[in-house]
Amino acid sequence: MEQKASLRPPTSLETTTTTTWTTGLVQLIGPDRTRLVIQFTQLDLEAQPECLYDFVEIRSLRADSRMSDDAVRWCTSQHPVIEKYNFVSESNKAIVRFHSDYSIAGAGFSATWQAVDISGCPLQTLTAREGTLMSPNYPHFLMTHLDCATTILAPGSHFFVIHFLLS
Ligand SMILES: [Ca+2]
Repeated sequence: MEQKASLRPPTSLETTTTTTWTTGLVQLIGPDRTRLVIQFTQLDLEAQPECLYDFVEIRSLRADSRMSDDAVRWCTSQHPVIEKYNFVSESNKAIVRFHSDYSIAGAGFSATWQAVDISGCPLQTLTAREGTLMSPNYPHFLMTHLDCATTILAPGSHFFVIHFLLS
């Protein structure tokens, strides 16, 4: 299951007046048993080595809605190939924080997010007579910090043949 959407800041970084962005925080919530994958498609924020002036920051929210310590912060100077970076949340919730200071602005950023189904983790049992088994988020990239086990139960007097399709 994947749910895609896009995330954009105000068109002008110096006038953050829309209701959504006044506080500079956006909370993303996916369905239960999903993780959020957030990818930047454009990032043009004031460059500064520690991203102190203008930045976008993403962190996970834990199941109890407390903030996780997995925050990452970007501005243009740190990640010139930002479109290749993927943020994977620890849960189905994440907070995106955007900040700009009083001077020097770029075009802003654009990002997409997907809620990736991890309902097969940590354990699932399959009883169908045939099927296909894939890792979560296949074939995009293997997600980190997952521990998944699958038990396949064959009907009595049957056994399974498993084929790995290598490409
Ligand atoms: Ca600035």
